[in-house]
Formats: sequence, structure tokens, C-alpha cells
Amino acid sequence: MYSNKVKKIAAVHDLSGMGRVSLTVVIPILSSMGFQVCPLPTAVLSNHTQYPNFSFLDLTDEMPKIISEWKCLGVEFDAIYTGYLGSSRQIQIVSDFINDFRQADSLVVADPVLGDNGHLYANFSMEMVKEMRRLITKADVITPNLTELFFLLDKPYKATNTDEELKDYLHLLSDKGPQIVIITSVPVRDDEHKTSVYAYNRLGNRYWKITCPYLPAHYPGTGDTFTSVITGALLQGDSLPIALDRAVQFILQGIRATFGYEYDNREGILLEKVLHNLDMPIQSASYELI
Ligand code: PXL
Repeated sequence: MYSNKVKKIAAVHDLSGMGRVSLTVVIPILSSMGFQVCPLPTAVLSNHTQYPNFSFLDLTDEMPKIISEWKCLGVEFDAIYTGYLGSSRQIQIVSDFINDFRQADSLVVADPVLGDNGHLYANFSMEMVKEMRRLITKADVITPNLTELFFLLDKPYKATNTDEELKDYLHLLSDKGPQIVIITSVPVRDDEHKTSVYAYNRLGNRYWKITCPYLPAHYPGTGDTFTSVITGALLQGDSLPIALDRAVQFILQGIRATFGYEYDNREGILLEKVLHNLDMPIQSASYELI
């Protein structure tokens, strides 16, 4: 029977009041792209952890109760998308949740949120890293930034890497389970005005790279924005390189819309100014096969 119901995405992230990260980014983006987002909140914070102070309510004990009610309701998800987790103990809960709710054709996306610029985020320890290495084995798609990549591979961070090295890292991570691995925030050698995204799809055994201009400003939450657009694009049926192009272009539009203002970068990109762009087709493709 024909059914044009809206696809459901379980979104396992924190809720931070200030600074656009996690659920406050994931929900508007995926709603705009035509999906129903069902939050399984991991923690409630006053603001994200890149501010010097924050309140933090860990929801680890609440999560199994939410999941068990969802089981009673018989909810079915088309995708499960995990991000910032509130405690290392949550990984087992999230892992079991994926096992119980994944269906033959569901998409499981894990953004292994751990750190940036070579360092772990405040609140995180190596315990979280060890657990995250387990969680990624369950995912179809993972989207570490360069810092998270080295933590996941248990290698020392280095900012400069050749294409061949990056292809090796992508392959090593895919060997752990995920069919698609995407590395974000890769600096371009000899050009500080550019940044790249690298990706590998085991189905087809192809490696992709997208390079875009780098505006010298750091906005928290761009990783969440990136992975949200990737998730929505893949669920809409885009190929991996087209999904990468859409996500990169959207981030760039968001940064451009924000950069010209005198503004506290910690609040994240002015998402509301560019959200409508998600409806538009890709204007120019910039991906390359490597
Ligand atoms: O975007 C990553 C993220 C998500 N959630 C919280 C964070 C951060 C990054 O700092 O602090 C609470």
C-alpha cells in the first residue's frame, strides 16, 4: 500500500540552551529537510562546553526509560543518528538501542563527538574515547573530525597528512565496521586559506575529497551541522559525493552569513539565516575522486 509518511530519525544528542550545537542544530536542519526528529536527549546543559562554565544534567538514567516507552509504542525509525554523549556509561545503552531498533534498511549515523584542534572537549576522558571506539563499530556512517580520527585510531594527532595517509586512515576506520567514513576539518597543506573533507565508501571502494575556502573563524556546532545535512541528504537518496557537496556548501553559506557581523562566535553560525537554502539544489559540484 502506498504510504507517504514522513521518515523518523532518532536523534541521540544533548540539549544545550546557548550556543547552537547538538539538538538545537539537528532538529531544525532535519525538520527543514522533511524528516521527523525524535530526540533521545543525553544531557541538558545551560550552554555548550566551550564556554568557561556550564551547568550539566546527565540523563544516563533516564534514557533506558525513554527507550522502553518507545518499545511499548512500537516506534520504528528510518535512521538513528548519535552525537554528543553525556557519559561513557551511555555507550552501552545507545549500543543496545541501535541493536533493538535498527531495521534491515535503516541508516545508522554516529558522529563520534570527542574533541577538536587536537584536544578532547571539557568533561571527556580516555574512558569516553575507548567507549566511542566501540560505538562506531555499529554505525553505517561515521563523521570524525581530524582530532577525533586520531583518538579513534589511537594515534598521536598531527595536522599535516598526505592524501595517501588520509586514505589509509579512512580504510582503517571502515575496517572497524562503518561502510562510509567521512573526515572533516582537514587542513590543506601549503594553503592556510583552504580546508578539506575526505570520504570513503566501502561499497564501490571509492575515495572522495572536497576542498573549500576556510574563513578564519571558529564556530562550535559546525560538525553537528555538517553531519545533520549528510544524514538528511543520504536519507533523501543523494549519492555520497552529492551529500558531501551539500553539507560543505551549507556550512560555507552559514559561515559567510555570520562572519561579517561583530558577534560572539561561541553562539555558533547564524543558522536561521541560511536554513531555507537546504531546499535549493546544488549549484556547483566540487568533489573529486582521489
Ligand atoms: O558540537 C559538539 C558539542 C555538542 N554538545 C556539547 C558540546 C559540543 C562541543 O563543544 O560542548 C555540549
